[in-house]
Amino acid sequence: MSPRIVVAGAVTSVDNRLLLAQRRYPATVAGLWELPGGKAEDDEDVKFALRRELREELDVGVEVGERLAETVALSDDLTLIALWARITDGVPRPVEHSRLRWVTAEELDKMVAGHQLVPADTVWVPELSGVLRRA
Ligand code: 523
Repeated sequence: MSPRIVVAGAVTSVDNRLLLAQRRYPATVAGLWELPGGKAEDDEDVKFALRRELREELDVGVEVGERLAETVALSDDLTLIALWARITDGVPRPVEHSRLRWVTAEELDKMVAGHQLVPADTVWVPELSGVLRRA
């Protein structure tokens, strides 16, 4: 069987900030920050899956763009990808996370240095901070 896909949203604002969400569970990553998202259903288009997950988790509508370059093998049966996204309706609120934050490139780099991101998501940091810095 092919691995299941986990989709994560690199949600950016017009003022070049990135939306991070603080996980509540499991204990190994509780308190750490991630790009919000979740598992795609079998045969679900990844853009559709991300729109569904961000509606469930943040209560917003998003327009989904391109994939980020890196793919992460979380395990034999779970593969994590990220897609750029913009909010098109609503103001995000933490339905399933404990908190949300809009961070600048500088703040993102500090959080990475302080090991505040979930480990898998750190692969995207060079691409994320490059795009956030490109005003
Ligand atoms: N990650 C991850 N980074 C990241 C996300 C959205 C997910 O490393 N930005 C990992 C965490 C879990 C797996 O991907 O190992 C599934 O993510 P999760 O738990 O957010 O997905 P759900 O909510 O669809 O999964 P269930 O709670 O199991 O239904």
